[in-house]
Amino acid sequence: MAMAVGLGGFAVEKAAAQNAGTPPTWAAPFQRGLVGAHPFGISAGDVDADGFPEVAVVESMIDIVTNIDRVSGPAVINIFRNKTTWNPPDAGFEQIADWQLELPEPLIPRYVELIDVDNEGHADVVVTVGEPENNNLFGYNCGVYVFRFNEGAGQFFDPEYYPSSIPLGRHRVADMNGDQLLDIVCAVDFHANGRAFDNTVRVYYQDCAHPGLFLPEQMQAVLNETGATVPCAVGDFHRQTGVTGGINDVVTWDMQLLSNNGNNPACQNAAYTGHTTAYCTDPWDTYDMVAAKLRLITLIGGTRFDDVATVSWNQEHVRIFKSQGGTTFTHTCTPGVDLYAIDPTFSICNSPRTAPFPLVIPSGISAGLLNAGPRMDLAVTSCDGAVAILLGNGNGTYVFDNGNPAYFVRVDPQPPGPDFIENHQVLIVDLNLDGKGDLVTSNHSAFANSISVVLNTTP
Ligand SMILES: [Ca+2]
Ligand SMILES: [Ca+2]
Ligand SMILES: [Ca+2]
Ligand SMILES: [Ca+2]
Repeated sequence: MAMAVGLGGFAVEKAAAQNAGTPPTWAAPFQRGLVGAHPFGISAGDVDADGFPEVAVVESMIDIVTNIDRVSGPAVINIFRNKTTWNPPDAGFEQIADWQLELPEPLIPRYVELIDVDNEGHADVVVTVGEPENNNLFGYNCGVYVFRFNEGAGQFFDPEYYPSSIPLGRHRVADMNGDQLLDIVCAVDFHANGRAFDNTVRVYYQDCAHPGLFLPEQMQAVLNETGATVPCAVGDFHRQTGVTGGINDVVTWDMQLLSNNGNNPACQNAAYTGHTTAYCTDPWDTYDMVAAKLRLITLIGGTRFDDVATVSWNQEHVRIFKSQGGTTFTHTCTPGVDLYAIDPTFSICNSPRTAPFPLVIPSGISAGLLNAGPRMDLAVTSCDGAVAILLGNGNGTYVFDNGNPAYFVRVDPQPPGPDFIENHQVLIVDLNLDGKGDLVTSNHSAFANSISVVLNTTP
């Protein structure tokens, strides 16, 4: 590492690329079973305020690929308590009956955020409800459900329900209007009758007159969408001048940037400038996305802005979109640019899938620090039973080799075989607070309604 110490003791790093370090090492994976079926969204947050993150997993109760045959019964959001001792590794998580939160039939929740929305020190649960089975919206309460934690009782309150006029996809919780109160930004999820788009994102601002509660949904227009706007990401991509607050911007599945105009009044809608560029046009090309500080400001070419990493389901790659600090990203889904092919060239996956789905279906992406900091790494669900690891150089480029097993982590405790784990979402979270990100996946198939946990053992 090339490091120079500048005047005043301020460390200035002027390293160039290729400082990603060596691949992390991993403990044997273990699984934890769930109570329902088809887990999908995962999130981490500290519920009991001991500093160690808990993990929430949503059981959607339906196969996300076919969206038919919803399993009967309420959908469950499982909160695993972090017991703080991870030796042996599989002793670290505890399932608590009171922390199994339910949404009634026929709701199909897909995404969860575990975050302290009311700023009282305990993470709360924010869940969105996705597309109904058979497109049947009758009796289907679309919207956001917020289970706030009740510190005195040690469990969660019944949920507050905030309706939407359409099923919701990925959501993000961040302050969008600069009043220091977290708000909820949602992509939409609706394929019914060919309506694979709605040309809006939905925002629920926290009610500054009643902190902890949220105002009714606001619609923010986006460009005409040609596919499902299931993912979205929130970050600071855009330079404003004279802004006093409300810096967070939104990107939709097609990498369309909604720039926050800033100077937004508390408790009111933020103003956005929608841009005319949809950076991608194939909805499968940005099946999931994450915004994070992928470039260190202390490096050459660094920035204080967030960048976006996306994962393509059908093209089987990860792509990096670097914010240019204005209203543009560095490229428009240009083939081969900032692109990392994920499909492993050796046998690590479980049973091959049949058409129309290929063997490899990267479908979830997470950012975090895997071989210690400060360069942001990426984890991607790469194929059944395995996660790919991309090591960050700290400048928006990555070291990854799809022919080298060191860049893959098996999350299925079983060797490749017919009873495969279909891991759809992945989360980097430091479960044991040793400074190195661990992995949690949601395992979605009929063979494994479970999560997998893999502890990072990098020395
Ligand atoms: Ca905790
Ligand atoms: Ca709380
Ligand atoms: Ca706010
Ligand atoms: Ca760790």
